[in-house]
Amino acid sequence: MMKLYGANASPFVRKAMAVLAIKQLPYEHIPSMPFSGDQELAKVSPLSKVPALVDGDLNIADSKVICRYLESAYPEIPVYPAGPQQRARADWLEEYGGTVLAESAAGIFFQRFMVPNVFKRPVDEEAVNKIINENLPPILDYLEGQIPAEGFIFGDLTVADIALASPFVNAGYAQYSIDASLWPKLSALVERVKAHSVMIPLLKAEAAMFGG
Ligand SMILES: N[C@@H](CCC(=O)N[C@@H](CS)C(=O)NCC(=O)O)C(=O)O
Repeated sequence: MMKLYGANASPFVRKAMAVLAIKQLPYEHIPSMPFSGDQELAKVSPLSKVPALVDGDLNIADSKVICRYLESAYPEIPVYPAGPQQRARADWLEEYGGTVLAESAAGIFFQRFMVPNVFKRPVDEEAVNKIINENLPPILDYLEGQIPAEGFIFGDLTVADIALASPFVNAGYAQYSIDASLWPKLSALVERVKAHSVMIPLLKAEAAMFGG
């Protein structure tokens, strides 16, 4: 059986778990905490980042690589849109969600949850305010123009929707939510992703960690 390594509250692990769930693929979850010196994680993830996947003889890390492998190895239920242009657009939104967006939206979670609880340092609220007031608004402006008023970006739920919503799940654990009066489409998309039948059990399992 496949093994997925990672802490399920990571935006990247959540994305990989959602893809496994959409594709109805059985797997064993091996809880692995980044930043903890976990030697088992280091064996399967050279950068000690989560997620990592082992499928038979294959061992890969990085959520994008994992999701794309799952799509090509188990194509029956797709998680990317068909057609080269739609697929390229989905890849771009996934990339954007996992880089600039994750650094800022999940960065709020990093500051307010990881810094005091894992690194045992005081929260830098100045850094949080900079993310919320300076870094995030242009990112949200851009995404607002990429998202339909209804439904998911490509019709059915795809990796692109999950990659854009997932950092905001973390931000939500850190008392941040998108201002729906300024970014109504993005705010509604995040709520639709969270309410999808595949996401509900994943979010329920991780919310326990945050008193949910
Ligand atoms: N590009 C990677 C990013 C993974 C990542 O940064 N994961 C974080 C947790 S959310 C991590 O493991 N950080 C540990 C570290 O940077 O040492 C992916 O898509 O999987």
